[in-house]
Amino acid sequence: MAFNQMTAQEAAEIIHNGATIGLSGFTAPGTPKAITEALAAKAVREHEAGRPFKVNMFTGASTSDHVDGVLARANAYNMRAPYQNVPDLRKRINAHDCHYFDRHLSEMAQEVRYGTYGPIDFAIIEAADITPDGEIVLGCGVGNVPTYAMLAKKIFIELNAKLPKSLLGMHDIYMPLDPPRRREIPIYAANDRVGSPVLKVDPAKIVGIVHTDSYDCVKPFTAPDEISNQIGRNVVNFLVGEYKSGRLPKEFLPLQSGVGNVANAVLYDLGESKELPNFMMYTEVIQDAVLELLKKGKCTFASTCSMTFSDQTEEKLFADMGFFHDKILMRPAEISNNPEVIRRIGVIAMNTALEADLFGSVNSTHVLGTKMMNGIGGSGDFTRNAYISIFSCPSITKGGAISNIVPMVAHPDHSEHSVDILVTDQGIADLRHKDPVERAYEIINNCAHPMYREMLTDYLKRGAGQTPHSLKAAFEFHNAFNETGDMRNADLGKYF
Ligand code: 0RQ
Repeated sequence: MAFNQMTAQEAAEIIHNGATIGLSGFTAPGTPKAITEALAAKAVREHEAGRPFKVNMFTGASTSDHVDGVLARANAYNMRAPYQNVPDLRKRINAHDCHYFDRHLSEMAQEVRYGTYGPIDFAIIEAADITPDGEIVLGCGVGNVPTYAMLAKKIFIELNAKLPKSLLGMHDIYMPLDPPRRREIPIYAANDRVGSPVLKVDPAKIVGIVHTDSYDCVKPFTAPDEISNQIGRNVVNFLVGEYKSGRLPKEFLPLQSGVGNVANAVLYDLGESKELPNFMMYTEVIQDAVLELLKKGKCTFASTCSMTFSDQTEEKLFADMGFFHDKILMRPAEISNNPEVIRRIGVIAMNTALEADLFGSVNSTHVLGTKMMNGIGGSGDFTRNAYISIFSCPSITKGGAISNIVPMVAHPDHSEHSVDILVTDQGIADLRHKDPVERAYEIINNCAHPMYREMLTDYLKRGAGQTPHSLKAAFEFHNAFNETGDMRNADLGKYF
């Protein structure tokens, strides 16, 4: 079948006010780049003409400025799910200009299939290649595109000339049956392949192909600061200790790592460690550090949903596809983040907290309990099901005006029942098999910044119950920051 070639503007003209759109990709890679820009321009024109124009946008995870940036600035979102990280969109969400549904990434696709989100009007899919019968070689991220493509009434393809056709074979497209017919997902090791190398879509639904020519626009990493490096060293020391004590199997376990500079620093340190064996990754994103680890042989295989590489690293990958081709497999989010698989193969999960409390509960999403930062992303999928679940964050933020260890988290994303290890620049708190008071002292002594240790101990001693809280004083740290700009002004005495 010969497909209609069109411009991004022509494609955007077909998309109507109120449409629900599903995008390919996960983080910036694999995410469309042109039609969403044209759609934002259309929204601006419509608004100037006094007509309403907003769409519902479903993705795999965060996107890029080509999607969430332009569409947020154009105020073109009615609803957005399941994860984002673009400052302009964050502003819209916190100003109630956009309904944002923050959801575990592994659950989005199946819930769309269950019908709770309503019908999908359009899917926009970035491709490296497409055959006349609708077999698509995807780009550098998958996300929820198998489900969006299956359900969409119409499909647009963005054929990106920057993507080599040799990406064929680096994807593993598998969609589980829905309950009550679902069977086990037959992944028994991180490098097991279970699906198809191409995404098959109904060619009759493809309304047009738009040509693009752009890298994925992931910003290069800044060199990690001393705090990130210290956190990285602490995580590696913990893993070395576990390994040497025999609590981890001799062949080690697959790793998951979140996004950001700390995660990148941890992986560089793991690569340097002579005491840890080579390892595989079963994760949702791989960042620049992983390409180096694969090249060195320290990481032998990476199962992921996306290759979230900076443009420079993406170039290195494309120039050396022969080497990397059989060492990376990109899967849909419901497989890369699948609780059944994570539990079966014993993933070690490493994620980042905004704040953690004395008993080990973690807030990953809401600044001071109310303002959405990014979203829970895949951190819940991995944390709840991991062999060991590690969270890290600096002990203090904003020069000490914020303690990242607080009496009670102001928004709970991961409860004390799921978090095993907490790491800050100060040290490591091992929360396993400890009662709440033991956990609290472990955290105060090993993770809290010295300038906050006395206040946290004071809170603990004044609290009541097996988990010694005072519901009156629990948020005094947050109140002090909101009222005076510094948690060190917290006055616990006034509640007792
Ligand atoms: O504010 O930007 O004004 O300086 O929050 O803080 O330390 O730069 O955090 O970039 O490592 O992200 C949890 C958000 C951490 C991220 C989170 C302020 C701080 C700064 C950002 P400024 P940092 P990072 C894989 C898994 C959930 C999703 C997830 C995240 C800003 O890791 O989104 O894990 N995780 N996904 O100053 C108030 C505190 C604060 C605070 C920091 N306690 N109170 N403000 N800040 N701590 C990926 C996917 O799922 C795709």
